[in-house]
Amino acid sequence: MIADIDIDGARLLGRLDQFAEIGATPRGGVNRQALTGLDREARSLLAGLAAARGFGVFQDPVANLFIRRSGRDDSAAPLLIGSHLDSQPAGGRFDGALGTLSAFEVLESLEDTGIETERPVEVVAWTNEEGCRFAPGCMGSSAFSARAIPAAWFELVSADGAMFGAELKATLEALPEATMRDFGMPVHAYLEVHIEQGPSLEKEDIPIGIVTGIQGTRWLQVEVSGQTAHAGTTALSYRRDPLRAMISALDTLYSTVMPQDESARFTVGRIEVEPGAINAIPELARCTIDIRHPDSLEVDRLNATIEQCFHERAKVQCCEVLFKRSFDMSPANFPEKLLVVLERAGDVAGLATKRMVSGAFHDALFINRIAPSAMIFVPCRDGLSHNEAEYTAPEHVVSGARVLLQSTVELAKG
Ligand code: HGY
Ligand code: MN
Ligand code: MN
Repeated sequence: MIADIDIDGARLLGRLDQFAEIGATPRGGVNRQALTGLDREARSLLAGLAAARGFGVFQDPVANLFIRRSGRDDSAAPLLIGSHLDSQPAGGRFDGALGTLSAFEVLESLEDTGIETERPVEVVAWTNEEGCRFAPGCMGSSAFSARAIPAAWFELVSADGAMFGAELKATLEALPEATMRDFGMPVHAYLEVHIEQGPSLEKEDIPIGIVTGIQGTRWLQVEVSGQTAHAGTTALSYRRDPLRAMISALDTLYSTVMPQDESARFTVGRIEVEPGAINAIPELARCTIDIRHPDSLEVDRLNATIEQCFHERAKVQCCEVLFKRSFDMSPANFPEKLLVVLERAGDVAGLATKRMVSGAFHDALFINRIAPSAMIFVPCRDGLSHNEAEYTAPEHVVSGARVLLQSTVELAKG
C-alpha cells in the first residue's frame, strides 16, 4: 500500500444500502431525480454524516455539495473526490452514489487512522449529473468549471412542471447547516469512482478500469409540426401528419447510424405527441435524440445526417421540423500523470487494471477543464446501467474505494 491504511468495506456497503432506500423503486432501483425532495433528502443525510465526523459542509450557488477534511496546509487547493447523488427515473443504486459514498468512505478512513494530509481533501456531490429532469446533464460540474450558472437554465421547466430556479432555491434552503461558498475555488485535482456502465471489465474479469477519456455527447430536442384533423373524415391526400414523418425518419436512422458505425450511439429516449387524442391526427410530434461518438467530427456528421433525414421526411408530409441542441459535450482526455497514479494505486492494492474510454459522460469531463481529473471504473453486471437491475458486486465496490483511497493519499500528501 502507498499508505498502510484501508477502507471499511462493511461501512461503505451499508451506506450504499442506506442511500438506496431514498427513492427506492419496487424493482430494486432508485428514482431520486435532481433537485427533488428525495435528492434533498440524500444530500441532508450525507451532510449529517459529515457533520457527525466534524467535517466542514459547504454548498455553492448551483447546490454542489462539498464535505471538507482539513489538511496541514489549509490554504492549499483541495483534492476533490466524488460523483453525484441524483439518479435516472428508473435508475440503479450505484450510478453516482457509488462514487460519492466511496469518496466519503475515504474521508472517514483517513479520519479513523488520523492520517494528516498536506492539502485538504473534499468530497463533492455534483448537482444534476443525469440531466433527465432538467437538461443539460452535468449542470453542477459545468457551472462549477465555468464559474457561473447560465441564465437560460432559469427558464427551464421539467416534464413534471417544476421550475429549475424554484427547485434550486428549495435545494439550497434545505441545507441551512451548509456554509455557502461562491464559485471559483481552486482545485488541485479531481478523482471519481464510477461503475463502468458497460460490459468490458466484467467480460475480461478485470476489477479496475483506468479511464483515459470520455466520448462526446450531444442531445437534440426535435419538434415536427403538421396539422391536427379528424381521424375519420380526413383522407390521406389532406393529411399533414408529423408523427408519420418522425417515424419514417427514425426508421431510416435506426437502420443506418449504428449498423454502419459500431462506435456511434443513437438513442431516442422520449417521444411526445400533441394533442394526443385517439381520434385526431397529431399536430406536433416531439422526440429527444442522444448522439455519442469518440470523434467529435463524427458527432457533427451524425447531427447533420439526422437533420437532413428529418427535413426530407417532413417535406414529404408537408410538415415543418425544428431542432434544439440541449446538451453538447466534446470528448475529453485525462492527463497521463493522473492515470499513472491510479495505476500505481491499483498495483499496490494488488488489483489488475486496464485503460479504457468511457461511453457515458461524467462530471469529470467538465472538471478536467479546470483541474487534472481522472476516473476509476468498476465492473457492473452485464454492463447494465440506467436500469433498476444495475448491480456491482461487493468486492468490486471495495476495490474501487481502495484504489481511490490510495490515490487520494498519494495526491493529497503535498
Ligand atoms: O448519460 C450519461 O452518459 C450519464 O450516465 N448520465
Ligand atoms: Mn453517473
Ligand atoms: Mn447516469
